Amino acid sequence: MEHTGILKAAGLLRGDLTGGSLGVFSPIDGAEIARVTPHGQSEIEHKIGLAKQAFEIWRSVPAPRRGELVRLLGEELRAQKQNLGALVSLESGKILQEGLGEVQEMIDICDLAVGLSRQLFGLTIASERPGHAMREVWHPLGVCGIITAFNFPVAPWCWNGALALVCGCPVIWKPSEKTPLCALAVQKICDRALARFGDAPAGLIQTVVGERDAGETLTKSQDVAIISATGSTAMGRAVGGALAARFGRCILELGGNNAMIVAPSADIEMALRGIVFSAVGTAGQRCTSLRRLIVHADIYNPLLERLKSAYDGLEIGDPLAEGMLVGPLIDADAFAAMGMALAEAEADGGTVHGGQRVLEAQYPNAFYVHPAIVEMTRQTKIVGCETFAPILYVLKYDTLDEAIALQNDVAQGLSSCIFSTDVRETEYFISALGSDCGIANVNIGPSGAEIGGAFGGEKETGGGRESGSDAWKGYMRRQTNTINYSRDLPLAQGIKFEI
Ligand code: UN1
Repeated sequence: MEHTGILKAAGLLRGDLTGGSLGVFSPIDGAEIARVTPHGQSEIEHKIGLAKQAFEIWRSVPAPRRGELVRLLGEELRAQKQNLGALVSLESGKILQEGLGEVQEMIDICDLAVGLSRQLFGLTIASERPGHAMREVWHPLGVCGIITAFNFPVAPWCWNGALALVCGCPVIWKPSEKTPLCALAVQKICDRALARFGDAPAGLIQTVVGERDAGETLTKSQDVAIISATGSTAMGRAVGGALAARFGRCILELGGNNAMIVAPSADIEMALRGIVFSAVGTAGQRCTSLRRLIVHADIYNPLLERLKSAYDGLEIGDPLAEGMLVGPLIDADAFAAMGMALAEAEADGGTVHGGQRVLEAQYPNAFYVHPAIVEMTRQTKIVGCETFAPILYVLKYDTLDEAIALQNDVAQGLSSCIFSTDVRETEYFISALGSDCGIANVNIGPSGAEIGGAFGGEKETGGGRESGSDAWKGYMRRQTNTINYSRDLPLAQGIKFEI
């Protein structure tokens, strides 16, 4: 489909796409596809005010009824899956299959949230006092700001938004300034769900378009109770600091530097598929992308040869075209960062295979690259950095402890995995002595997590958890109740205090 056809099918109108000061470019060919209007500070403050009023109402709507809104959102997303998936591909450059997968992730989390809306369970706790009961209940926390990155322009909004809505929190979304169109299209989908729902308060689901300052307005506002931010560690440090200063709550999902250990017993065919998907998928621009491959010395050479030939066969090009596996980098800055990282790795003694720009004649303003494999003898500083590009550093190991030490010896702690058929090794890897990451997989690559689990990681990844498991608690406040139904007033710990 023509690029203009994709914009139209996603429901974007002329007024959405023209007249603004913020240029939006498709990484597919570098062409400007829209000029959107950023929101000014006072508009954002107005939206925060609306959301605050919406909270007063929404928190008293029974949670299963709140779930009904998310059920309708899931229906609308199902109807728009193809169109929104194509827009994701056009605006972020990921291949269509991954664009569709991202929308599917939204649908999945909606389903999860609908079920949750009837299961926001608390606890009953045994009281030490006679005639007393203790409970723990969960109440809506307040307005939830959601800051997202270009590489996943729609799903992370939904991981947070769907949960926040059933938990009773209005949401305000600040998407990446590189992918505002996806957010505008999703807002329209939400507006349809809201219209079908009927009596949701105004300002329940809003979007603000803008650059860093738009995010800062949300972050600094005392009326925004929670900020969930996905993006770089530098961004998270700023957001986390601002939130800490005002005792706001944050959920941070930041950089990753994900590794795979390939043990001698590994199923090499499976490992190869796992490596290639997670290292070159989304052109290496996932927070869960495979960046470090730690291979046992006994299988290092044969695995590397197989890997190089798999890389040689990669289809690189227009991400909307059938059969493509690698789309473009997001922009010129990303390409420059990749070049600098490769140069530094080479200066550190690394051997680089691939990594060159391709299709330059056809797309002079877009940045397609051949994914790089870099053999390293040591884990140098650049290997410890998250470069958002398809660079796979390969390291050799002799003992599993050495491999795990290498895997853990970076600042980030998002995702990790081991390919091995030795149960002693795999269990050790996921034990307290193994991977220090939020995600540790066995015989699966580090990327492509399902929404049912809690998603996020430790150390510089920020410690936040989104999506499944009990991540919903991040959008609620916990209240402990002690109820005395006796005719006496005994004190805890047996304290005597007679008046
Ligand atoms: C991201 O890159 O910010 O596990 C998120 C995955 C996806 C999410 C990636 N479900 O790769």
